[in-house]
Amino acid sequence: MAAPMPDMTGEGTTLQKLVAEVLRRINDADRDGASRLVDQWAAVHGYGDAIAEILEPVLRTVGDRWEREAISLAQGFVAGKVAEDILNKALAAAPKGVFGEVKGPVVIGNIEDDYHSLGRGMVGTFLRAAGWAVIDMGNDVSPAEFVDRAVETGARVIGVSAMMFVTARGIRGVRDELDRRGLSGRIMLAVGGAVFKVRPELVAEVGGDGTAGSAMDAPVLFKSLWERSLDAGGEQ
Ligand code: B12
Repeated sequence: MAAPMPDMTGEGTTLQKLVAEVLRRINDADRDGASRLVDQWAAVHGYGDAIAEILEPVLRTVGDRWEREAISLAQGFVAGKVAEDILNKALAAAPKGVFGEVKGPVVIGNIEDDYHSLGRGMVGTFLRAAGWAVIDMGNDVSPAEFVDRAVETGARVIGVSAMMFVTARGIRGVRDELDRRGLSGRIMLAVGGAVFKVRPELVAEVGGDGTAGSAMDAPVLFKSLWERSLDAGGEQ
């Protein structure tokens, strides 16, 4: 049976209580109940504010708990799905992007032999909600495929995800391919995934131009890399 809806409009109700209730439902694996709470609040305040005021604190808490191994993968998965639900509704409500005009395109994917799609999926969702046109190439993408697609579409940023040490090292191939075709600087390389959080030195080792520790921080990274590409000049 669905959890009853608490009255979130009454006196004394704070955003913190709402955030806590959304977290409680995520812990109970109640995806629909958590999404409904956010929807109810967004109906009054809009999805842009719902993302900033509710979703972001919820996901930061989930991220902290995940790093402390205080939640299960299933609970993390539900949190990711709630984020996807909210961001997709935000996108439907504001097709040009919640935060402005459509930007990009950018290319994302998991490097060759890497099938950890959850994190990459969240990065794509957050980028789309921030107004980026995202070409998601999926799992197991070779360096040449990444660069070919960026060239075909005029993308100035390639975002490569890897969860394992052994696969992350394969990202070096994307840098080598960009160098070989004289595209480094014009096409920027964003890298990410849990392995980069535990071994930050890997970013430089694989030739990454930048990284972000969470999907929420990806739009800021992609914007700065896009601007660096424009500063470097040249047609793409
Ligand atoms: C779920 C999971 C799986 C699932 C993946 C399901 C899916 N569809 O994604 C399955 C079961 C398929 C799987 C398989 C394997 N896995 Co696994 N897996 C995990 C686990 C438990 C969680 C990963 C996850 O989804 N995290 C949640 C997401 C949301 O977080 P995230 O990926 O970090 O992404 C966030 C940020 O990093 C960032 N981000 C991510 N990508 C990008 C990209 C850019 C450009 C930017 C800017 C940011 C960014 O934004 C995201 C959202 O905030 C981890 C353990 C762990 N604690 O991390 C092991 C783990 C990654 N797996 C591991 C291993 C070894 C394997 C297998 C080899 C197991 C086996 N023996 O078969 C296979 C390999 C499959 C393959 N070739 O890819 C090891 C890797 C060891 C290492 N460091 O080298 C880990 C660390 C487990 C362990 N402790 O041993 N796995």
